[in-house]
Amino acid sequence: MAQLEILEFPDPRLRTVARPVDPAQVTTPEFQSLLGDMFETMYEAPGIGLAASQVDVHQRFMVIDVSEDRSQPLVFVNPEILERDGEQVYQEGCLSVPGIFADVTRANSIRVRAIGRDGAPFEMQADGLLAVCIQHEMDHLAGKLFVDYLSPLKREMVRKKLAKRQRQSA
Ligand code: GNR
Ligand code: NI
Repeated sequence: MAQLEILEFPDPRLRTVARPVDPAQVTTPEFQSLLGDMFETMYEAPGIGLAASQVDVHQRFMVIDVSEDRSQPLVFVNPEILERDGEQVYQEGCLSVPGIFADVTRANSIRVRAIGRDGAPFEMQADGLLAVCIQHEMDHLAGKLFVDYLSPLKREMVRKKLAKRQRQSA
């Protein structure tokens, strides 16, 4: 396994709209190995989710584990939200926007359909943090970041803060 490089805002590659995965690809050694690398990268970061877009792979899939003990890995290939209900506000962060946290309003509970790690389709109901994370990762696959929900002024402040930090660490 290998750790992958995570793209950071405002890298334009994060704006790429991901393309659907051919379902027959999921069980191939190449795809399974990429999933392993994504989990390793997510756990190491550490994060609760990672979309393929963040590691410059522009295909519709993501890995998630919101469990405390990092024991519940979930894979969503070609995810679709079938139903959404209610609203929740959560203070979000993103591995592609390090050190920035902001409140985002999203659906409180969702019903999702996707293809799993074994290549089989499944449906699940999610609420709370898992629902937040699924919606956050699906935004990445659409080229969208949580800072897009902020006012233009706040987003500009985030961009400057990250640019300054990147200069200082260079
Ligand atoms: O690790 C992560 N934590 C998090 C916290 C609140 C809302 C969303 C997230 S997802 C983030 C990992 C990440 O950037 N995934 O794209
Ligand atoms: Ni993110």
